[in-house]
Amino acid sequence: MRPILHHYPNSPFAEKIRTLLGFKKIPWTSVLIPVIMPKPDVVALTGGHRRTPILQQGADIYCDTALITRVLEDLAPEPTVFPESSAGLAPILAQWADATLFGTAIPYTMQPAGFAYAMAGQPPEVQKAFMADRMAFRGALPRLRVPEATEALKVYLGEFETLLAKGQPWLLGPEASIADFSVYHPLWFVARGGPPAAILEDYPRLRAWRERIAAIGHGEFDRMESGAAVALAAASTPKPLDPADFQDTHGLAFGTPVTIAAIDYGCDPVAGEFVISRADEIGLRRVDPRAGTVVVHFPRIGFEIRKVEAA
Ligand SMILES: N[C@@H](CCC(=O)N[C@@H](CS)C(=O)NCC(=O)O)C(=O)O
Repeated sequence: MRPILHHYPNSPFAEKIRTLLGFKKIPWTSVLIPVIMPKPDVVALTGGHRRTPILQQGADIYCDTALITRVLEDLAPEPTVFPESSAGLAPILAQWADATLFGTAIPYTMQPAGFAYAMAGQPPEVQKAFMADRMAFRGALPRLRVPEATEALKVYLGEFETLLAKGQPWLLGPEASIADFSVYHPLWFVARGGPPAAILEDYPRLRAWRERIAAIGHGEFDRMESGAAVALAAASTPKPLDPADFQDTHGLAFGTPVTIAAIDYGCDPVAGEFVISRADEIGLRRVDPRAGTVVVHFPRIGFEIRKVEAA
């Protein structure tokens, strides 16, 4: 069965996964979701997690692109995005890009000229609703101011240009790696951001690299409505779980009621029974009135597990 990506066109993290699907030539199903809350069909699947994108395989729901990348790597090991030549380094650079580069590119691009460009033609109430949604979404996460974001971005762009000046086609050498996809998506957002995109003009090697990645495309996909995806989850059974594969990292036994939540932003907790605890993945099983029994998977890094105390 094709994996289902729940996403919207302008999401950088969704672009990372769409491009990975194209790179790995995995046929997929596209479900378009709202850009702001409410997202009733997303929440039926995840139990509260609202970040974009999520990947669905039947009644298994995968949150966060770090984990989604691993799922796609299992589905199509070749071409790999974890090649030997950059093993160890690529995932760490990818994590830096997903956090720091993204956290620089977004406030830079959404400076007043970029925000006006992005919102052109939208009525004031839509603009206000978007700002209020993202303010609540960010919570206490500090946001770079435009001058700091601009200067930091120039430093980073210079470093990427230096890496590519070594003559290698990809950031970390002769083979593409997850680092390329994670550095790409924040720059993709800058590039389509209107006037602020001018910052990219002085970096010719980086431009050629961006064009190479853009040329990968999104592969072959069909479409589904989000309600049909919820019904599909309800009609499916989650993949079998192996309690022997469960590592006790928190003093919590298999099946303990817990919540799992992101620790940086978009921290809405998801409640269920703690059923996956591996080196790089955690997850819980929950029963949803519409989606039925689903298993919601998260990467280990960036999420916290809390025991639900009996009332
Ligand atoms: N670490 C997360 C970050 C995801 C993220 O920040 N996504 C943005 C969109 S690019 C988001 O959720 N924005 C709010 C929303 O879509 O509701 C991942 O890798 O998936």
